[in-house]
Amino acid sequence: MKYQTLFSAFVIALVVFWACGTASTEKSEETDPKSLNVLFIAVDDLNTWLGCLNKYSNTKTPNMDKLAAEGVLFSNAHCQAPLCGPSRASIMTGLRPSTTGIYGMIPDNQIRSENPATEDIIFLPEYFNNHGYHTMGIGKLFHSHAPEGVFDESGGRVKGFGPLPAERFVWDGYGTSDRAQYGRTSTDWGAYPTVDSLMPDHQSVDWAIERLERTYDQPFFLGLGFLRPHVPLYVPQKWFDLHPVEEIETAPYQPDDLDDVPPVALKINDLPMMPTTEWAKESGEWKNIIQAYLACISFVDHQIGRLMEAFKQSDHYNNTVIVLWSDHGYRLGEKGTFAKHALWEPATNAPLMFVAPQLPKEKVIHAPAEMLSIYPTLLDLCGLPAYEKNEGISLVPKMLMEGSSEDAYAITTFGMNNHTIKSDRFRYIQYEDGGAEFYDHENDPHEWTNEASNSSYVHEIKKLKSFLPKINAHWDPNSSYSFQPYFVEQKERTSGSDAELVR
Ligand SMILES: [Ca+2]
Repeated sequence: MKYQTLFSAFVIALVVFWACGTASTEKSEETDPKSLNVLFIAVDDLNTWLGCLNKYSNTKTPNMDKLAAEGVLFSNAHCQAPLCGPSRASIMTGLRPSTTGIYGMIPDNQIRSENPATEDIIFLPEYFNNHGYHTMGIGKLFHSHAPEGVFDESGGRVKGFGPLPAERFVWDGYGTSDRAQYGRTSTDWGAYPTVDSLMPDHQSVDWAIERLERTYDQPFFLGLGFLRPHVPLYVPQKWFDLHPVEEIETAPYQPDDLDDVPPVALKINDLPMMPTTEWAKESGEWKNIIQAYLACISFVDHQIGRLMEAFKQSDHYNNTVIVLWSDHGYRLGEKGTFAKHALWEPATNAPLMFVAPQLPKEKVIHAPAEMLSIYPTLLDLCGLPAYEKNEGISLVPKMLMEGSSEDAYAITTFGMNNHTIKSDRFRYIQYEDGGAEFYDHENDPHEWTNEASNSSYVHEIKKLKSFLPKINAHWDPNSSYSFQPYFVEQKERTSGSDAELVR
């Protein structure tokens, strides 16, 4: 509480400063003249392999590293669902998947239909709009782009994840198994197209730069959702050249690692459309996939660099809050596959950073944080009233305080009644059939040894269990995950195409 008071005092000081100093343009009545703009950057399927997070050696992300150094970086941030659709629905509604029942994919326009938890929810950009902001968005922000009418100005989104070469790499799916039928999955990779300007992400940055060069009578909210490094992993050759394959290190992997996890975990993990680590090892493709993923990260990093360069030249840089986030992590061979879709660390942990005039620079917070906090944190940083429906907490007190708090935790949910809780040191996972996993990161950072039945952890397990969500809503009727329907409640309801479900 003390820090909130301190922060309020700081905001008031800031208000006075702006009111006296820089507010010169005429504002609409409902707009607070000192309001900070928001630059909202989403990067699809970006795991924590950033230079600034120091979690992988072969990565090259100078622009994101620079951005992180200008503000506060969360090294232990976790998504609320390890899948694009439900993760983004959670960020944009400010509600947990367990509250909304949005556990699977959902069309953007249906997030607010037939669901008592969301029918009157105000989406994050709308909340800013309601408080006098001019809102703009392009690319993948919600699952597809955004529900109709959410942005004052929408740049839309190029459908799919192209451009794609005519000849695509077809992994043979380990011979003859079911996997083969998905041969041309979304996990293929290569150098394509020839130049960056053919990539939708490049075009999105152009669109955003054009808007950053304008002047506004109101504060603005500008959202930009990058599509890479989401599969398929195609970017121009120069990004591959940055990561010579002979220098690539493979991800931590132990072949018998999954011998000690419950059957639900194995079912969830068994996504026939994604390559397995064993296949990648035998075919010699493992390093090639990682190289392509790193190439995609470097491509996006370069695009973020272009954006920031233009931003710094604009009139808005010093009075804008920047947030950069990803919707979940991504596994490049860890736990047997190349995918997100799991309640383990490399699938839930994702980058989260904030830059704002009132925040410290070069601060890294290692305590767990949730992507659900993005909504309330942005309101807090911009001095807007808190939204009573937000289930996440504002991270502003944590970002302003000295040292770090130790009692934070983050919850990720995949399907009804499957949750994981990450504390500073431990991860507890509980599945719908009661199966459990428990990992001690102090001596097992890769979550190889399931300690759920180790009696010496009984106290820690009990504590983490007490944080499990009290509400576990039934599946939203418009939300589905039918590609691999393990989830008990989902078995009867299969809808949607495979293509939709990959995302
Ligand atoms: Ca294991």
